[in-house]
Order: sequence, then structure tokens, then C-alpha cells
Amino acid sequence: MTDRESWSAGLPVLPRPLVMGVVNVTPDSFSDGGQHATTDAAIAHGRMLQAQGADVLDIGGESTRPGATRPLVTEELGRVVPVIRALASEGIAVSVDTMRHEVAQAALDAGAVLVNDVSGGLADPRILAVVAEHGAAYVAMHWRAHSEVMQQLASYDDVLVEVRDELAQRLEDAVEAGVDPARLIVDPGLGFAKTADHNWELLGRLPELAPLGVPILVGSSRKSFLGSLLAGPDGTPRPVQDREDANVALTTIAAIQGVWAVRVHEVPASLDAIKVVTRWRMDSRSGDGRPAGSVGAP
Ligand code: PMM
Repeated sequence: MTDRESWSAGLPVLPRPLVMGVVNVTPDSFSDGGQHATTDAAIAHGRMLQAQGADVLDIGGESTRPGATRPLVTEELGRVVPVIRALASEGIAVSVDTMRHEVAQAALDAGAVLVNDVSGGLADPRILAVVAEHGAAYVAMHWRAHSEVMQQLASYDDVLVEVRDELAQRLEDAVEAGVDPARLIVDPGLGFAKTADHNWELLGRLPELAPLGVPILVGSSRKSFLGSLLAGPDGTPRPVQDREDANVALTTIAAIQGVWAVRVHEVPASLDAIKVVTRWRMDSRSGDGRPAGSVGAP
């Protein structure tokens, strides 16, 4: 488990991948929309995920599900800031899931240690200067456009190479804006301008992101490519709440490939899987001799 303090010197590196627990304070997220929509419910949920062993909590106030419409800035602020302030004041390491510089600014002022920007700075480039000023950590996720149009851009000759090249550009922009290179993280952005096949290919080739030179975060939890993989005989996708077991398999796959962190809605089973992989990797006959978290680590 990490706390706020352990982020002050740079990104925490544990002997295992970190678990980022998701708290969506939204009425409409595909994964948990409406479940933690009030401030009190979101704070309670965050405390529960932390008690279950989450290393960092990712608080989001904008749904990024395909086709979602964007909240007003004031709405997003009202959703996330009180939750971040409360959890951070308890010493919990908190991340804000936002694409907006105003929200990043308020979240960092309220005690967040990390800005998780699913647009990697493309939606609102001013976010990078805010992160730089605060000396905060920053996740640059691979993204091509806002939710309503992103799936029209799910076209690649080689998805891994194009995602890597586009992420390299996002990292360059961040460093140019003054973000500390030692606090940068990349995320291939499963489901964002990606088909299910693209997601599977990225999940199979994570070590090829290593040349980016920064730690890797992966978010597969509850996503629709799992729903379609596990569809019933009539083709009905597996409901969101019944995709957890499969996601634990994906946590395992990501951990074996040495990612720095996974972003999940349910903590305990993914944390167990990570502990299993980490123990297994300690055995030189089964591991590759590199510590967990080494993919992409500088
Ligand atoms: N996915 C969602 C939202 N934020 N952030 C990162 N870094 N990576 C992701 O894959 C990601 C994200 C999708 O929505 P959810 O909050 O309902 O999981």
C-alpha cells in the first residue's frame, strides 16, 4: 500500500505492480455509473478500496464511455474536488481522472498526487503546465478524440507501433511543458479509439512499449471487449458486473509482462493475482530475472 507521503520523492516503485482503485463520481460511467454519484458514497467507496489494499485511488467526474456527452467544468469540479479533499486529508494517495486543466488544478490543490489524463494532454494542453507547476505525477494515456467520435478513429496499420509513436509525442509535449520526466507514466488506452482486436494485440505486446522509457499503467477492468469475449450464446455481452473474474486474468497477464500498475474497479482479486505473479517471478526458473514494474522503467 502507498500513502500520499510515498509519492513526494517520485513515483513509488514496489516489488509488485501497484493497484489503482477506480472511484467514478459520475451518473453515467459504463462501469459503475451512478453507484458512487454522491460525495459521501464516493468517499465511502474510496475508503473501502483503500482498506482492501488499493495503492492509489483514481477519482473521476467525467464518463468516457463511447458516445458520452461531457459534463460542464463546474459539474466535474463539484463531483471530484470534495471527494479528493476528503480522501487526501486522510493520507490516501489520490489521482484525478480528468482531461481539464481547471479540474487538475483544483484536484492538485485539494491534495491529489497524480493527474490521470486519458487524452495525454491533447484535449486541453494547458493541463501539462498545471501538472508541471505542482510537480505532480502524470499519466499520458493513448487517445485520439473525445468519446462521441473516437471509435471512428480506431484504424491502425500496426496498433502497437502507432500507439507507441503517439505516446512518445505526448511524453515529449509533457517534458517540454516542464513535467518531471521521472513522474511520467504511459497507458495504451484500451478501448479508446481501439477495437477489441486492437486491445488484445496491445495486451499481448506490452513489453514493446518499454522503449518509451517510463512505467506502464493498464486499464482493462470491465471494458466491453471482455463483455463481447464472454458473450452468451445469443451474442448478448456479459454484463459489466460479471466481468471481474476475466479481468483478474488480464491483471495476471499485465503483471507477468511487468507493468507498473493496473487500474481496476475491484481491488482484492487483482491484488491477489499480482501477489501470485510477483512471487512466481521471484523464481528465476519462471521469471525473466527482471523485477516487477520493469517494463518501461527508466
Ligand atoms: N479507462 C477509463 C477511464 N479512465 N484511465 C486510464 N489511465 N486508463 C484507462 O484505461 C481508463 C482511464 C474508462 O472508464 P472507467 O472509469 O469506467 O473504467
